[in-house]
Amino acid sequence: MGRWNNIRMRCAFRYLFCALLMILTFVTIQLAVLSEKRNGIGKNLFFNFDNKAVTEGTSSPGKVLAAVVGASVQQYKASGKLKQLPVAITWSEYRANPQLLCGNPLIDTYGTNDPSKMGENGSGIILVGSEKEKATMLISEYNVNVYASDRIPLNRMVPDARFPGCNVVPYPKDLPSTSIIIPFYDEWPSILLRTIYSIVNRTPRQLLQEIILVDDGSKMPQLKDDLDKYVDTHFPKGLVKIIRVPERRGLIQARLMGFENSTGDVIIFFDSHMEVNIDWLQPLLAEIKHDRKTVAMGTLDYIQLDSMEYKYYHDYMTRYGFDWRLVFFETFFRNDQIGSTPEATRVGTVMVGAAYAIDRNFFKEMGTYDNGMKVWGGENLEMAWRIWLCGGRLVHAPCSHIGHVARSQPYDFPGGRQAVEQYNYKRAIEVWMEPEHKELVYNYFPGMRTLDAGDLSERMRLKEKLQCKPFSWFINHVWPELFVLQQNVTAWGSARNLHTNRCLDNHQYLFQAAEPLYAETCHYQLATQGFSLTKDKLLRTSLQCVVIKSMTAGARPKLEDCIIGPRDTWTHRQGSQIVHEATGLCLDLDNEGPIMMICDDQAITQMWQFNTYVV
Ligand SMILES: *[C@@H]1O[C@H](CO)[C@@H](O)[C@H](O)[C@H]1NC(C)=O
Ligand SMILES: CC(=O)N[C@H]1CO[C@H](CO)[C@@H](O)[C@@H]1O
Ligand SMILES: CC(=O)N[C@H]1CO[C@H](CO)[C@@H](O)[C@@H]1O
Ligand SMILES: [Mn+2]
Repeated sequence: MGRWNNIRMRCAFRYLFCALLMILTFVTIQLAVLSEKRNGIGKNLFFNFDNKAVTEGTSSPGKVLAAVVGASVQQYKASGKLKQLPVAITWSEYRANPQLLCGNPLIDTYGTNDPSKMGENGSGIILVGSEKEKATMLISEYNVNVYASDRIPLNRMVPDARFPGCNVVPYPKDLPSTSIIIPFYDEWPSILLRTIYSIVNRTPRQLLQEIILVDDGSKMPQLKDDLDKYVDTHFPKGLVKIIRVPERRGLIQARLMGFENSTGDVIIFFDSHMEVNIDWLQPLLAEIKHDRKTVAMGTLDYIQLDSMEYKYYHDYMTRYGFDWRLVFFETFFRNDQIGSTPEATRVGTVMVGAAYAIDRNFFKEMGTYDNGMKVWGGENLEMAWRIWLCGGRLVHAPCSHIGHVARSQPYDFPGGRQAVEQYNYKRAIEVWMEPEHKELVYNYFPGMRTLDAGDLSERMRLKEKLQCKPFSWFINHVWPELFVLQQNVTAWGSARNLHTNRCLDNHQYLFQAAEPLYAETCHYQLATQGFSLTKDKLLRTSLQCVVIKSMTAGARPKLEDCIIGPRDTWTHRQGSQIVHEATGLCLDLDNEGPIMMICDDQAITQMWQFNTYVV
């Protein structure tokens, strides 16, 4: 007994000591980081000065070397003065003659990068020891490894992420000019600048009209005068423009302001944390040149937020979808959507907010954005529905790759993200959806039914003017994967087990591969507990069908994609068994969840009741 107490006592002291030590260490690191930040931030765009890779050759504007302008790249490199040239030419001069140097060594020497440098060619950074600790703390503050970003070259190359066939696709010579609009709010400077460098370095210069940065009321001081100065002295005159929104108006408004100040034939909206891949622009422009009512999307690659590694998949392309909660998710293309070659254009469903190209006049004709929406959220769904329903189309150009840092947006939401999202969703669904679709959305967000979403009359007039199709056309033709739970059914709602208060549940599963079917306490929210028995005898949710993989008693039923997956059929009478037709087994329920069993008329665990039966 005494020995036991003694050990406990010793442990307690040890823990106390350890805890103290940890607190001390934490405070010390915190102080060190803070003081370092104070020294760095505000003085310059770059937090981390010990890295030459970032700033090398960028700090010597002032001496006008006019004589060198107009020299060929080879002559100039041979002269050895690469690092002394200020930006001395205008963007139109630069554009007119691809041989001209712009005066920025980062741009002019692009392609001769040393692939062994940290972060080059899209490689990631692995930090250890104190650097790792520093970076971890910064990641929790900025949602991205700003420390790593500051250590890798601004003009780094990225690996060619395209399908091999993309190399030889011929693009028309006379493609439209393009304005790239990049709203930013407190974006980390080196991440923002790398976005710009990647565009300048990897976009054919005759196609690039301008890059418009829209500062949506950033608070970071180095994004003000320092950024102006940097842009002035490092890019050909007139290429990169900065618009300042006096106070924050949100991503949607910032994009619109950029659009109003743009002059290119085509506009592309970007996030402020991206790196374009090789020849990323031509495939998008070729789609629009072919059909001006096309909205063209590139393939988003992934820049890891912790290491800044540029990652991509060689033989996988992402398609996007949404469910009745309006959750946006990544999914696969159906076989019938993949062309005869991997490089062939694929039809899209909905769009990501960043990195799509649209003809500027078409964007205007289509009513740009709903500028009654706040901050961001839902505007990408609204725009995709509108484009499809009002005469446009949405495509994926497989050969256009664009890296995107998958971080949470450096945007905050006045009044909370959920409130803003629901406000925007309500505006979108009230304009575009039919009553049975709205019902499914409102079932999941009951508070939205009575939410005041402002004046919609202008958007309704737009819909009228453009003679847009009804939403069911979109569901039937563009996104047939999403099932309208009350349509063509004999029973629907939640399926409750009569033995317990448990209902069939999809655990919010969105994807195509097989997933267990679950049962949970009934809450009757259709987005997770919405099940239908269709007239063609499918037992299904909004995105999946219930199927069984093993045809014997004891099998656990699964949820799987209804279009590309198997289509098991089921029979059911109100308040009675749900019978799998092919095997004659009944859907039963045990402690672990739904299970297939030999039918037994006496087993109450085999009795199910849907909310609604349709005669
Ligand atoms: C860049 O990386 C890719 C693989 O990710 C490799 O195939 C390519 O050769 C590298 N390029 C250079 C210049 O090192
Ligand atoms: C810098 C700039 O040109 N800003 C203009 C952008 O567009 C708005 C609205 O059209 C104008 O008010 C700004 O002056
Ligand atoms: C196969 C089938 O019955 N389809 C019908 C589903 O419901 C819509 C609208 O309620 C009908 O137009 C279809 O004919
Ligand atoms: Mn983003």
